[in-house]
Amino acid sequence: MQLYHSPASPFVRKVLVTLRETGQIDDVEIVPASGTPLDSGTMPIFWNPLGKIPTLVRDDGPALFDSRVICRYLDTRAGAALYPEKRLWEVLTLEALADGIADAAVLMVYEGRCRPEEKIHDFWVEGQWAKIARALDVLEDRWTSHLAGPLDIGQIAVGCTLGYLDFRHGERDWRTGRDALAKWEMQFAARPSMQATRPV
Ligand SMILES: N[C@@H](CCC(=O)N[C@@H](CS)C(=O)NCC(=O)O)C(=O)O
Repeated sequence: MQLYHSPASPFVRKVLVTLRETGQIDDVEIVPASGTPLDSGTMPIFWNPLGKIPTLVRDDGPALFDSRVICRYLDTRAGAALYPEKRLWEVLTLEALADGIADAAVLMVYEGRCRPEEKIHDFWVEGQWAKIARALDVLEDRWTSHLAGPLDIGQIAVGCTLGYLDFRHGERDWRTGRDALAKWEMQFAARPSMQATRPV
């Protein structure tokens, strides 16, 4: 299989961590890709018309995207247990929450990178951060006992998203006032799968 990849992407990292946690990392060839909504660059548009990564090209079936589909496929392929039946809807909602934070965080980066400076919309950027801040508060207030449970895809998504906030929005200091989430992140980030995939 081929995984279209950028080391900075939180969504690609989610797939890489899943590959490592399920013992499949040696089954993929990493293919570097980069691009933005303005210029698809080397994004795999042949395989994914949206021009986004991660995209997984399989040997025995159509290419898969996005990260949620790929991670679920990899879990099924390995017979792993990242989507426990009993907690399925919570796990998927937690994954959606974490991915939503990452979506907003990536859009903030694109706003700065893709627009001429005089067209950058500060209110829009702050609106994205407001979504992120609300979602982080919900993680702190409602999800910490779930986060402390057995490993699932929701936790992987949260870990990768928080790593991305540190990487791209470190000056916003998401940890302030969120002690439980910060403590969980410190422990989760020490996992070998997370250490091996730190964004560069
Ligand atoms: N929902 C998608 C989001 C993927 C995504 O936004 N990837 C970014 C990189 S972090 C991308 O490919 N951006 C290129 C673009 O938007 O044109 C997923 O979960 O895989």
